[in-house]
Amino acid sequence: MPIRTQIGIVGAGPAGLLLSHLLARAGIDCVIIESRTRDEIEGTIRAGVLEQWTVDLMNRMGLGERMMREGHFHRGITLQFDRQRHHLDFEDLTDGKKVTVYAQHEVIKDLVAARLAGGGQIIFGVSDVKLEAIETDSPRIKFRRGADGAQEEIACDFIAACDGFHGPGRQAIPAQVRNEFQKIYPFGWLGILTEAPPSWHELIYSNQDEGFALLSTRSDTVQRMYIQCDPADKIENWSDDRIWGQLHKRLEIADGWKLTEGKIFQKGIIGMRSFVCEPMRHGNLFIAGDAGHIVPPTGAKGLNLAAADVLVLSRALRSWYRYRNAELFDSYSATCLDRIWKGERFSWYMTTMLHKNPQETSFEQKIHLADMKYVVSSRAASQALAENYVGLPIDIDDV
Ligand code: RFL
Ligand code: PHB
Repeated sequence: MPIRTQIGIVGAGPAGLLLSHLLARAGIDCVIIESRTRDEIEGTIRAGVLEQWTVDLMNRMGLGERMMREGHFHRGITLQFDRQRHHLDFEDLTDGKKVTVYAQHEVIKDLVAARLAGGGQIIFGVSDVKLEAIETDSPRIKFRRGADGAQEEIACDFIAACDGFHGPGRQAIPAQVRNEFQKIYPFGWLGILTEAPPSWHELIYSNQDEGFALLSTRSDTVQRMYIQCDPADKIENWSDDRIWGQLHKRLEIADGWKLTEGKIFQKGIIGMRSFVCEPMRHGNLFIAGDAGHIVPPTGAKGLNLAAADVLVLSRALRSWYRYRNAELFDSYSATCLDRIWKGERFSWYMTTMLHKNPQETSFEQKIHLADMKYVVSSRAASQALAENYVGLPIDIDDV
């Protein structure tokens, strides 16, 4: 007997979990399947920064209690170059919006716990996932529990593929109707978690000496930091001493400020790409979040774009089940892509301005320096950066 539900969701990342909550609020039934275990999804270190509307949405849905208690709320960010720091005051530049630092895996923990407590169904540790009959009114998801359970089936009205960049969702859209746009950057990020108190009161984005460094935070005792590196480099080549050496150089300033070191308990290297797949719907399959688009993390946009996609999708599904109105299905892709391309532009802009690109000429590097100087000296330019960073306008009043 197949499992019968209205929406079959593939992937329990921020997109899939948030969608399940939005659907539950609209009285729509769904089942999530996830290839990893609950412990794995709750332990994966990724994003840190939430846009103001994402925070407001979580609170509106009654999911923000721990975030409001344990998150860090900053007035703005600090940009650094030439051994000088420049504070961009987002609260002032955007009429009161803040930067919220609350780790993605904490968001995941909160969303999973609330979903399960509300009677939602999440099947963890599935394998061999196949999306079938997506062009019909009765699409199906085939999967196995664990690595070698018997094949099972979810029979649903619609499939939401929230299965990240490497999942099968996007590939289920026939290649001849899929347009993919991609840029791979010739640098990556080496990220660490360290047991240390915060060294600065807000995030520092620095472009100095060998290139980019980011000072971020997780709690009063754990800090998150990144440095630009060769994306093909191996983490074994980076001793703790070498990492601290680079962080000191790229974050030091003229006035004797000192970065506080601590025990490094997690480190890894990630590549950086910009990617968009158009369209994001085929038949009764909808793709959302990283399944449809990737941004380099410099603009802190990925999770927030994933949240925006599923907000749009939940509205379309609500309109269908309430009024049998399919109009929002037809506009799903275009509505999402409008915001996504603005997020892509901003992430590309921040990434290009703040990294030393070994493939660029000295002319282009001088242009990036001029760009940073312009951003910190012009209210118009800093306001443009601020309004993108805290999140472009989006309406959540109907949630
Ligand atoms: P996810 O989080 O990749 O979740 C997809 C889920 O689908 C599962 N899956 C499958 N399940 C069932 N069957 C299959 N066949 C499956 N294949 C895959 C996966 O196991 C996974 O659980 O995608 P989603 O939900 O779209 O969320 C996207 C965000 O995770 C991502 O955009 C952000 O992490 C990006 N990002 C940041 N975003 C922000 O908004 N603010 C930030 O500050 C920020 N910082 C970052 C980041 C990403 C980073 N990394 C590691 C790429 C910093 C970093 C370093
Ligand atoms: C993080 O804290 O992990 C973080 C913060 C800002 C970014 C990316 C990642 O732009």
